[in-house]
Amino acid sequence: NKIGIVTVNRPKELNSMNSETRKELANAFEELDMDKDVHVSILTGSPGKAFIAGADIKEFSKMEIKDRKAMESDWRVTDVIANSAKPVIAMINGFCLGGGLEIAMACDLRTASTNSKLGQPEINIGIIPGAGGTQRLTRLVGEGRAMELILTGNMISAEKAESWGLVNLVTDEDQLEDQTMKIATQIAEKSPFAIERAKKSVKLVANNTMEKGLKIEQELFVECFKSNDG
Ligand code: CO8
Repeated sequence: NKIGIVTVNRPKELNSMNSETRKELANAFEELDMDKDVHVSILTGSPGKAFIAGADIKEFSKMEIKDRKAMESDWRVTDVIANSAKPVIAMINGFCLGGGLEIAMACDLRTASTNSKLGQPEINIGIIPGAGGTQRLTRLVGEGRAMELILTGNMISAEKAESWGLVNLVTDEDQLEDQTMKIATQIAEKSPFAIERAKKSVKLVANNTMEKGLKIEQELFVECFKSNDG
């Protein structure tokens, strides 16, 4: 049905991501990006308490991170998702913390069940968000709210996240998949050519100046206007 689903399946560790999981996720989204039959993807956590409870802290505490390049390559998955030609929806079904929220924010839309809790708890272990959290959260919710989450390490409810614009939709747990599929199906029916350009153009806001963004938007618009796709 043109929709790809990627599930993080480490329920015993609350779907936290070790380096192998991060690598597998990056590979999975690269494959989906190449797959002509897939127009939209959904990222979720295996059923239980968590969407993704961040990096695997047990592994993390033994890791040596030598420099920025090492971080960039370890967390490649966030770039792969953000730069994918196809939209990705994070279907948040429980704890969405640290690197889990950072991955969700690299996605294009976020849906969440009412039992979800979102936060950047890195400060509680003496580090800062390092997989895009300070940048993407600030762009999504504004500086004051980003500071609140990042400096206190507190978690917020799905409802609060929705009122902040951090998630697009909140629903009961038993409705989450249906509601998310509904959005995914709607997007999957559109012209992939235009969807790719729409995503690219919206992303320009975060990545460029207004002047440059308006010019690129016009170029992408003309490409869609001239194309017979959709
Ligand atoms: N990593 C590894 N194991 C975890 C993690 C995790 N992040 N979270 C939970 N678990 C494990 C627990 O150790 C526990 O295992 P066991 O049963 O063997 O003791 C099991 O999952 C269940 O957890 P709890 O018993 O703690 O469940 P609760 O319902 O009581 O609490 C919480 C749930 C609130 C989610 C709690 O588990 C918690 O606070 N977890 C840690 C969350 C966290 O701090 N995440 C952020 C990690 S840092 C990060 O993501 C930074 C990424 C960017 C850095 C880049 C690095 C290269």
